[in-house]
Amino acid sequence: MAQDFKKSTVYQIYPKSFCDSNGDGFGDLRGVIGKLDYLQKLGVDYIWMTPFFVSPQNDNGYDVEDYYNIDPRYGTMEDLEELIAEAGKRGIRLMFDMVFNHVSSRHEWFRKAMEGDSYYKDFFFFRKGKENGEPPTNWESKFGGNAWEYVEKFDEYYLHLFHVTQPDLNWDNENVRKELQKVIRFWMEKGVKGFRFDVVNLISKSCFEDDETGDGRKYYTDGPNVHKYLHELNQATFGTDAEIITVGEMSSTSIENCYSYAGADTQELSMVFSFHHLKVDFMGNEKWVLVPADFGKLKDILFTWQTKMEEHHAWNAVFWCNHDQPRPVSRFGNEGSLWKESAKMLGTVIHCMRGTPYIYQGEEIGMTNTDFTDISQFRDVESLNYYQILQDKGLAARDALRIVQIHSRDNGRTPMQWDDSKYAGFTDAASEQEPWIGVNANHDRINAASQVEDEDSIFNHYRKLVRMRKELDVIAYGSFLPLAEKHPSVLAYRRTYEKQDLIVVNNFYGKECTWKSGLDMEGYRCILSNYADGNPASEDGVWTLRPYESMVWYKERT
Ligand code: TEU
Repeated sequence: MAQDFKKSTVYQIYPKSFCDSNGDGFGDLRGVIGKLDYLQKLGVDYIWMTPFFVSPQNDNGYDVEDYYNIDPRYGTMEDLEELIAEAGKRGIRLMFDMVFNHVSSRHEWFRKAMEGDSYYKDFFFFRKGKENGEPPTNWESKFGGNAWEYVEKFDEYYLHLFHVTQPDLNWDNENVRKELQKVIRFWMEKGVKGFRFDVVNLISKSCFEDDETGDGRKYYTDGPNVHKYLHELNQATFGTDAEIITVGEMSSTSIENCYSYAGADTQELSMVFSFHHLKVDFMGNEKWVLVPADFGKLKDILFTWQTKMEEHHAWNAVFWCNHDQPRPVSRFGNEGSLWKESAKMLGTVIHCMRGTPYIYQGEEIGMTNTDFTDISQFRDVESLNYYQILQDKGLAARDALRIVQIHSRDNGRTPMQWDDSKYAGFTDAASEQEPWIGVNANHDRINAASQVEDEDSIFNHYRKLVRMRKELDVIAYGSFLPLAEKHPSVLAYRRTYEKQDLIVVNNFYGKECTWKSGLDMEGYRCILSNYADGNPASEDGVWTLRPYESMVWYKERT
């Protein structure tokens, strides 16, 4: 039977950092199998696995060399089949990550292209440089530097919107689209019930021109044929199986495009990740700066996407983080004495919204950003590139490091903290091999073992949120209405569905505040809170909210 994705919660696993079953310092598929009971306890419906296909790992698997085989570092096809079967026994389905905007430069298609095979050259974008010897356009790679790489023997450049070892695929070539369809069908036959499509709104390039005002993104983001290509992929593959859910990662997208990407009747994708709410601590599109998060902007973006997507019958994925983002408790909450309260508050904000919530490994136990103090501890290609770029721009090494510490994708990539042993239970404490990336020293305090049985833990708060979505139709299907839109520290909203009514009240800051809600709370009861004692509003609807206080109030109309 088709799973109702509106009632479902997805758990994202970054396998490299989740659990290392064989002591080589590198997480693997058997490690995931060993943790399925934990995930069942949390109650999640899907596991999104970031790529574990054969890859040189220049971008941790987002540089795929072979879509049909497992990288031996992660295990074997038998391990994967066992994972799918064991997850299935626990009511959990697998969602795979399809990186289709580009391949690894070691992929057979690119190797043949580089040998001069014209059939495969047309799988990519090879272009002549400008007459003055410059690359074809001034577009910038997302990881820094120009997006074109020169190939001497052709006297041509190829396009790579990401790393130089990630050449972009030419979706305008029908043979490329057919090859990618085959990949989906292969995994469908293995019983995979979900697909996440990496940066899939970048697949249709409009033209190759210099961008006089920006980095080129306007020429390849939400491009002219993107809806056509997604619809075609849907019809040729996953669209034939009502059980499959899909999510597209949309880079710098517009909401208007998302009405179609994730529309109820467009037959493109089930839902979208958009990132505007996670750029509120950027300066415009510039990530490598230190700017405090703009709460007014955050709220405005979240509310706009909630209400407009609903108006257009489209569906959001709702989330605070993933393997590319800092940890939410460090970014928007508090790592110190209000760690638990703020982590629970952040969970409630997202999980009671209209959309399918995603939990990123470790979020459910309140993991924090890294504690790295030296650049040599970082592993991410983007962080290392920008550490250099910032210094080339004149920043002192110390200041460049500070920016990297705040924004690095490695903040989300340190090993999952299972317990308080030497390597946090990620790798066996007795292992000779250290984990591939440093474990956060706070694993003595923040770890899963200490939270699973503790009723008051962040883990159990998330468990309740997952369950509430299943039990209350208003959370899954209800209409979304913003509240306290102009309040400087309250993030509140209402959900309504048939006879059910839900009011979600959050103090987003560590300071007590007052909110004159004007709400009539007659008949409501508090069904979830992050403080032990209740905190009803006064008779005229005035709330005094404690630091990071978060509550969910529910009423069933007669
Ligand atoms: O990320 C797409 C993407 O553009 C960003 O999240 C990017 O990492 C960030 O903007 C840089 O500041 C996806 C994957 O999630 C990421 O891990 C990959 O590196 C990237 O695509 C390339 O495949």
